Amino acid sequence: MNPIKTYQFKVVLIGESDVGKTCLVLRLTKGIFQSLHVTTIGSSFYTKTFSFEEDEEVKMEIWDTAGQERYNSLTRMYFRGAVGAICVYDITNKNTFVEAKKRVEDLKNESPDSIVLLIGNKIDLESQREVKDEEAAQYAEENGFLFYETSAVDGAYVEESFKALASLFRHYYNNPNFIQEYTTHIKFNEDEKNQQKKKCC
Ligand SMILES: Nc1nc2c(ncn2[C@@H]2O[C@H](COP(=O)(O)OP(=O)(O)O)[C@@H](O)[C@H]2O)c(=O)[nH]1
Ligand SMILES: [Mg+2]
Repeated sequence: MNPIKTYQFKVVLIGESDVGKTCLVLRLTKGIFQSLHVTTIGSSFYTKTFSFEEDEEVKMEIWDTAGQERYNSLTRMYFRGAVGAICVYDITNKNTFVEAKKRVEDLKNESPDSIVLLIGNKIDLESQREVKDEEAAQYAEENGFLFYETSAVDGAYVEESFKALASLFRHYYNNPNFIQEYTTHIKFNEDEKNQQKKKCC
């Protein structure tokens, strides 16, 4: 059997309070929906390991805020060494999407190479939806972010979204220019689609 190659990286959770960041990370790492959780002082992190093929694994260290987002005081310590961010908003609250975009743009200004996963959470509350999935998907595509909609309550797409981020990290690790190429690639795909359209009709 081949030795296992392990990649390890740190990501931070960002987004307004109450969008479900802690519930998502608890769902991912413990497989449960736990609505009430004790807010610890400082930040806490969780780890989750994903396997790829037979001989590779990605160990993700996920840092969760401890309510400091209310005071907009996430420290440099929180972001130090992070390769990427998971930016969460609540699909039933438009304002959290507006704020998510601001936070992610601040992050990109500060560290342009960050990998970003945008998550619209609470899709179990479809009837109260305020943010259209197409709108968020388009925003993510234009900026080269991964995008998923999830529910921490029933677990929908939670594992998939974090695994997609882990997979992206593997590529990034093996090719530091990856993010730039990845973003260009999305745009390139758009051109390609247009070319295809021209060719076919
Ligand atoms: N319906 C629904 N409620 C959720 C979901 N995720 C979290 N919540 C609720 O949203 C509130 C805030 O969740 P929490 O994880 O503490 O948010 P945080 O402040 O971003 O960490 C809690 O009352 C949770 O029960 C979800 O996917 N669906
Ligand atoms: Mg929290």
